[in-house]
Amino acid sequence: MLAIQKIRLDFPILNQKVNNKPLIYLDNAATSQKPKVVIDAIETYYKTINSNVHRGVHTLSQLATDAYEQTRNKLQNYFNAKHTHEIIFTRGTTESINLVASSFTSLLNKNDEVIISALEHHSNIVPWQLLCERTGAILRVIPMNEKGELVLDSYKKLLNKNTKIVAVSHVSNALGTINPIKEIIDLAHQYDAAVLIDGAQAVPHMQVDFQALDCDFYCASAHKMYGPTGIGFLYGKEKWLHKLPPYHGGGEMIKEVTFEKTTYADLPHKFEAGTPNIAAGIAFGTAIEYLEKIGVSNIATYENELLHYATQEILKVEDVTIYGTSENKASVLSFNIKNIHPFDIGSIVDKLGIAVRTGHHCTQPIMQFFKIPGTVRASFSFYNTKEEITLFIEAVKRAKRMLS
Ligand code: 7TS
Repeated sequence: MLAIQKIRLDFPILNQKVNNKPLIYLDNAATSQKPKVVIDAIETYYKTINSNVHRGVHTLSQLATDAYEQTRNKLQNYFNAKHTHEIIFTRGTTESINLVASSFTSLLNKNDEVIISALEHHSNIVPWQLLCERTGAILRVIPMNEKGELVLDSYKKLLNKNTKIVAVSHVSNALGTINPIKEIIDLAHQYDAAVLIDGAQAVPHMQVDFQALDCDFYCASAHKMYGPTGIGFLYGKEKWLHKLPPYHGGGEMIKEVTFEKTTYADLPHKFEAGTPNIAAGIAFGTAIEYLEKIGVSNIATYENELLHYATQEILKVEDVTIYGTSENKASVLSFNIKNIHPFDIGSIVDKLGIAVRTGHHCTQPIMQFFKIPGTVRASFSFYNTKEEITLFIEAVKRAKRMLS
């Protein structure tokens, strides 16, 4: 059992009023709030050891480098990567996917195939479209059913000897569906295709083991897992990171530069040009420690309770449609009320201090599938409570009365 009221004290932002009402923050899929230890880690870095990493002989630079590199070690351990140098720091999931899609240019030929899914965030669609435009490769899409689940039989038919990479999300940000990624990975490997998993919405909610999954790439952002914005990672199997050319050129990623030829640094630095977000990188490590302390399996159990309660209560509201009705879901509740625009509901509940996201959630193809302009999305974290959900449902009912 999690001591929720005690945990809430760790998050300074939760203890405030918004629009004169106690804040109820239900937009965790967009970004999670930060515990004080994470905020403090940023401040402490700037107050005590601020300096550039990987280059100075001076003491502060060494301390900053050690603290920054410790996060890489923590990520390796937390996600069970085989090697520390398989963890590449990026600005977040979007940059991680762009890195792989960009570097894959040299490996693809005309008529090779790239598979994504109907459930993807735009950041796991557009980089692959750009890759296909550059190379003449063909983009294929795994379809989904009415519940928002991927149709694996169709996926099996899409796979063939021309499939070079499969890129799918672990958890859908718009619908909450948890995809059967182990099966997706194993099927792709039968055709020697690489698999990239967009884990942005999975890592805050469940334990992920890279070696057990056997994925080739896995991407996530710190800011959705209680860490700062501006930092995330790409996990890549060593063999792939050796095979791919660098993404950005610049300082730090080189071994030797002459005007005739440049040789590249060893992993992971080959993919890390320029001065990184050092403070955020260090605080990301603090966020991982915090998550470990709370325990991700405790989080999953509690968030599941919240999701079930919210689902049961929203279904009592007349004319509600829930989008994303798979049995296997993370704590995302997407819905609409007949004849009411999601934006209008979002605006009214905001006046009552409740933060939800409305719109297409950067997943326009999902909205096209359901033939809707968008949804209201409430996404829950372990610091939310059933009382907050009750207040949210009351607020939705009030919005409905006002707008009907
Ligand atoms: N992939 C998924 C599945 C996501 O949910 C998001 C962000 C991204 C990639 C991009 O992550 P970034 O950190 O690089 O921006 N999703 C959302 C969301 O659902 N609401 O706001 C951002």
